[in-house]
Amino acid sequence: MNRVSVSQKDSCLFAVPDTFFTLLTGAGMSTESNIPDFRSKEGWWRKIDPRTVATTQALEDHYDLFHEFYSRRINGLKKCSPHIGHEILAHWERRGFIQAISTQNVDGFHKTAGNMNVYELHGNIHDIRCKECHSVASEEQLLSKDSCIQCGGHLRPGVVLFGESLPENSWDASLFHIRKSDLVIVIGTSLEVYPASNLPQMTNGKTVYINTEISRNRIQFDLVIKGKAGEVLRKVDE
Ligand code: BV8
Repeated sequence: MNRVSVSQKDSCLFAVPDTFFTLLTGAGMSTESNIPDFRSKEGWWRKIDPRTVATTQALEDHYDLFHEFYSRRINGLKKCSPHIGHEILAHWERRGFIQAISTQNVDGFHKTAGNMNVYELHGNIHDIRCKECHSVASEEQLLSKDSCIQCGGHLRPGVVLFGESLPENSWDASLFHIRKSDLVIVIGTSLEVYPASNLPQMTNGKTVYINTEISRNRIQFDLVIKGKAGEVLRKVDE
């Protein structure tokens, strides 16, 4: 029988062998790598209206703004790398604790850090394709605002824009793992964005929420830990 030890009273999270974890991560997982999140004080959506850059309409109607926003994000990522928290999660997967990571992040850092079972619910910013014929293109082509060689269409990163469906395989796999996990650890997400926000409620296991801001959340967690992802994970890993 799998054993999970989660104690709200003592604010403890024990990593017990034979426990299956699934993680759900959000932009707060990567802020310690100097990548801004979306909705906190320094977040993107405090400076830019997401409707002008991160919707299907923006891609169709304001390609210049769309292109500028994603070029900034791609260039910004070049200076960043996974932090200790990402590395700890990779180590936990190698030790057989972590079954899967479902992430809303598009930076690919869980994979860079060494996690293999990663499901990217909102895609990956480095996967560049033509928005018309879906031919694969390079990041350099996007950054230099080239058009698609095959059909002349605009290039776009493989992120899920508002109004687009999530990749079916990532969604199905996330549901599968979350349903059969003993423990779901949710890190660095405001849980504002549907349908990823519904995932923590879909487990029969225990739930833990690690975040720097703890609002009165709609979702009840078995344990809430206020803190930075990297710092909390380092303590748990000690
Ligand atoms: C869909 C582009 C079906 C990618 C993003 C009205 C009501 C309800 C729902 C809707 C509605 N109107 C529309 C919808 C649906 C919509 C939605 O949910 N909107 C909300 C916002 C109202 N969802 C969709 O459209 C989704 N698709 O539903 O498909 C469909 C299809 C057609 C028609 C109808 C339905 C698609 C969602 C994809 C959204 N894409 N951006 C990109 O550029 O990256 S949104 C953006 O939010 C990012 O993608 C990001 O992944 C996502 C989630 O954000 P978080 O990761 O949670 O980040 P956030 O900043 O919010 O929070 C970070 C937290 O971490 C903070 O609390 C902070 O305090 C904390 N933190 C910071 N540092 C740390 C930390 N914690 C710990 N440690 C730290 N160091």
